[in-house]
Amino acid sequence: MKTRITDLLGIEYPIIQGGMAWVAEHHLAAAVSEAGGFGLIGAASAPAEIVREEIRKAKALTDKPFGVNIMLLNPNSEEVAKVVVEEGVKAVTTGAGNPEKFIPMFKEAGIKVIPVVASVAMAKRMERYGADAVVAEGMEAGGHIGSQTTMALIPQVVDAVDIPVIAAGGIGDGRGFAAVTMLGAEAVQMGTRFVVADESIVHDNYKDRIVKAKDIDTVVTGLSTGHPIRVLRNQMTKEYLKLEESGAPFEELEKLTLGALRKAVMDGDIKNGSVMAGQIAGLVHKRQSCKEIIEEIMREAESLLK
Ligand code: TUI
Repeated sequence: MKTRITDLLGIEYPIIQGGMAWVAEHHLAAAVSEAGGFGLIGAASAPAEIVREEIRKAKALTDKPFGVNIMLLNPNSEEVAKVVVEEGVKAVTTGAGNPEKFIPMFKEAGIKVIPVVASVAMAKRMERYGADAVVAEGMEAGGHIGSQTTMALIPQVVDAVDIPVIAAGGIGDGRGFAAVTMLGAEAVQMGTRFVVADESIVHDNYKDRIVKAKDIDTVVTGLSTGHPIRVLRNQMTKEYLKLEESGAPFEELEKLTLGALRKAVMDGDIKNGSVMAGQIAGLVHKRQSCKEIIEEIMREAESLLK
């Protein structure tokens, strides 16, 4: 399937792997790119030099194009951006903020810029500042989210900009792919489905929790602090939501979430850790390789879109 996104990124299939904090490291990114999709290394809160190493390790595993996601809440994001320019990757995506001050340096380096947006206004602004495409992410997604659903957001962003739109949030199979294609998207970005991939280094407890998840198992923490995060319900979220309801100060809430994603991803502590996942977790039943995931989705989507 050819779209403006497969041309822009030089990939075979219009499937992009989300740049998930702690999860999207070089093994996963390289496996997705090797399978014909577009892998991303999630820089998240990592120091710039770690990101440099991750880029080099991914390059050792694949000759295919891949990218880096820069998380803009990271106070080091400027240093990370410089390292990405020095190392050179095909494309950068950004999340959780406004990347406009970085766009010129990426463009000068020949790196495609694809901000993740959660509103029409932000999509238009990114187009004006020279973005090559946008990922429009609905609040079905895991992690840091906006307030619009994928179903409502995608057609409105598609109508508002001329650059290609990649749909994200709540997409986990070929039906989701076909649906957002009907809404005008030219590629999908998926996170949760790739978390359970064989090549994902995430702890087995985390993968099992996603495989066993039901439709209603995610909750959103941080609505009161202005940093809403979608995660799978557990002991930590129960305490967090209770504290949030009681009007606890930010510092007290932060104690529960500091280092919590690492705890879940690396140590497998799915009770006290932050088990980020999207609402589509209830649909993710099996562990497969990245190649199997991508080929299955393309097969399903192409038969529906015939
Ligand atoms: O970035 C994400 N999802 C993330 S980042 C992340 S790392 C983290 N870990 C712990 C606490 C906090 C963050 C986990 N999940 N998705 C992309 C995304 N970006 N969704 C929504 C947005 C967004 C929101 C506001 C993009 C731009 C924006 O603009 C606001 C502004 O500056 O006007």
